[in-house]
Formats: sequence, C-alpha cells, structure tokens
Amino acid sequence: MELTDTQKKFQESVREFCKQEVEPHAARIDQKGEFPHDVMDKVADFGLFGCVVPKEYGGLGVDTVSYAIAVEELSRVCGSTGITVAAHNSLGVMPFLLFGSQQQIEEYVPPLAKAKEGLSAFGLTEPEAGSDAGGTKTTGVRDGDDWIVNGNKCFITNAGVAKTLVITAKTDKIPGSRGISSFIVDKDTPGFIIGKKEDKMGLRGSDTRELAFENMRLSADKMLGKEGEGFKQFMIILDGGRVSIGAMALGLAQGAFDHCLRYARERELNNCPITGFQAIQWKLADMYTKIQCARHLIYHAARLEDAHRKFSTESAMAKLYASEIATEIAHDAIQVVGGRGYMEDMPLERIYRDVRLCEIGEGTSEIQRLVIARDLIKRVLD
Ligand code: COS
Repeated sequence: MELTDTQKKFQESVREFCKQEVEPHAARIDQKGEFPHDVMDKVADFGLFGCVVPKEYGGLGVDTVSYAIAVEELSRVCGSTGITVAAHNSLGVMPFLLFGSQQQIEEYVPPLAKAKEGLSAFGLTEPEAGSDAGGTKTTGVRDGDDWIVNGNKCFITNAGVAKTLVITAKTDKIPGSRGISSFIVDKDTPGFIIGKKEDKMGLRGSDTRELAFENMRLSADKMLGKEGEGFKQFMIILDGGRVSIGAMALGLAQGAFDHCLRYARERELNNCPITGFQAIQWKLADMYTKIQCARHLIYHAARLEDAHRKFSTESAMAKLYASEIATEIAHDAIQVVGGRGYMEDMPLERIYRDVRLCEIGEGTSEIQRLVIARDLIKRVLD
C-alpha cells in the first residue's frame, strides 16, 4: 500500500499540523462539548475544509486517498474535528461538485472551500427515515416556479455552523425511493429552523442538530440536480462519505493503538515492561494487523473512486470493517492499559465513546452488509 511521494508529503504535513494545532485541544473540545471555532479556524487556514474541492474553486484539490489520510490524521488526535471535516467535504460540498449546475458550483463551492463564512451540512435523516432513507417524509410542493418545503430532519452534523445545506424532500407522490429531490438551503432562508444541539455520547465537539422547515419557500434554482433524482444522488454521495467515515474510524483506532503501545512500553511489572509478556504481545499484534487491513480497504476504495471506477461495495466494506475493528481496538486498548485507560486523563475513554458513532453514521453496519451482499448476489461467479 505504497503512497506516492505527494501523498506522503501531504500526510506528513497534516500529521504535523494535527500535532501542533489539534491534539493539544482535543480533551478540552470533548469536555466542553462545544464546537471549537478556534481550532476549526486553523483547520480552515490549513485548507482541509477544501480537500475535495478542485484548485480552480479555491480548494486543495487533493486525491481521495489524500483526503482519507487527512480525515484519518485528524481523527487520530480528535474525533470531533475529524467528523466535522469529513461531513463538510463528503456530504456538504460533494453534492455541489457531483450534481450542481456550473452556476451553483461557482456560487457555493469557493466560499465552502475556504470555510470562513460557515460550513456545509447534508440534511437527509429524519425521525422516521434513517436506514430506510427512501421513507423521507419532508415534502416539497410546487407553488408557481417555487417550492414550498415542510418537514423535519434529525442528527444533522454541522447543522448549527453551516452557511449552506443540501436537504432532501419528497417532490412527487410516487411511493418508495423515487420522487425525492435535493435542494440547496441558505441558513437565513425564512421558514428554516435550526433545532437544539444534541448532547452526544461522543464526538462532543461536533455540532449535531435537528432541522425544521415550516413553509420554507425555495426558488426553482435552489433545486440541486434533476427533479426526482434525490435518492440516487444521495446513494452516490454516501458511497464517498463511507470512505471518509472508514478513515475516521481508522484514525480513532490508530490513536487508541498509539496510546496503548506507548503505555505498554513504559509500564513495568517485576522490572519488565509489560510488552515482554506474550498476552500483551499477541493483543498488540492482533490490533495492528486489523488496523493495517482497514487501511488497505480504505485506500483501495479511495483509489477506485480516484480512478472513476465503481466503488460502492468497496466503500461499504471499508466502512464496515474499519468501524467494527475500531470499536474492538478502543476496547482492547483500555484492556491493555487497565484502570489508567478508564480515567479521563488518558484519551482512551474519549476514543471509546467517539468510535461508537462509526458503526451507525452514514449507514449502520447492517446497511453496509446489505449493500455488500446485494452486490455479491448479483455478481456472475468466475
Ligand atoms: N449508486 C447509484 N445508484 C444507486 C446506488 C448507488 N450506490 N444504490 C442504489 N442506487 C439506485 C438503484 O439502482 C435504484 O435505481 P432504480 O430505481 O433506477 O432501479 C435506486 O437507487 C433504489 O435502489 P434500491 O432499490 O437498492 O433502494 P432501497 O430502498 O432498497 O435501499 C439501501 C437501499 C437500504 C441500501 C439504502 O436505503 C441505504 O443505503 N440506506 C441507508 C441510508 C444511510 O446510510 N443513512 C445514513 C445517512 S447519514 S448522512
């Protein structure tokens, strides 16, 4: 899994940035449970909110492997920062790049790449439409050339700090996944209500909220892509998003492993570091093997995306595996460290809470298994 020289240099620079500007704030971000504007301003200055944005629109224009590396490195030191960057790039900006008109791209993407006026968010999930994303209840009804949108969304990452959102609404009465469309919503649109910030188990610095639309009027030019194509659009967006959530899980797992290995080297029992005991050696070996497997799956899915090849199944496998092993590794890291790992003065208990979201967000593990199995069943056997 050799990285190119450009990817390696990018990895080194992001790693150094994370060490200097993000890691020292990670415990405070978690404890305060508030969106860390100071840290996010530095992330914006470094350009990471524009990872997926081509240079011509003011972004870094890095490839998907490098983008995954950025999310991995951020999450290795701070899960809240990792998910904020991942949601902005994959869910907030990508819909414009994939489905926006030239005019929508030129208007919305450059400020989102700079992230100085606010971030972006993706309003898909609803109280009654989670895994069953086709069950969207939010409606968009035509009124002349405009659309009147009514409904609710929940668990929306970056909602309270977003300048621009993309939301989905049912614009046709056809049952099922057809008849859903995507709309661009500017945060100050009348009828757009941002709900209370959720008090979460982990990732406590990321801003997660409910949204409500009460007779929200949107002009026809706020529709993103073609009418009725919303479901397919967000399936494609989620394919990419799952690579980034996999990368986030990988970063959290690597972070847990780093702390565990450092502790195990220093902790002595009968004048011998506990790394001298096979029970610990085997655990460390298993943990690192799983981390490297996850890394291969994630970079492979990212490379397929970069090559414009089909990667839905590979991104589902990467996300499924990385998030499940990250949960195991966060658990095992605390087991190796023991009581000290359970305390707040080590980051392991924070990682243990942060990592739990990875098996839920952007499609649960069960949904990933469904996506993988459906593809396998359709395949012609060699
Ligand atoms: N890329 C492009 N098109 C896709 C696609 C993909 N990855 N996946 C599905 N589609 C298309 C299908 O080809 C089908 O097109 P046609 O209507 O032209 O035949 C259409 O979308 C409907 O697909 P399908 O029948 O598979 O939809 P289902 O209702 O059975 O749902 C699952 C499929 C369960 C996989 C989907 O609802 C899903 O991923 N749910 C999880 C949502 C999620 O991750 N939520 C968390 C959001 S956090 S932002």
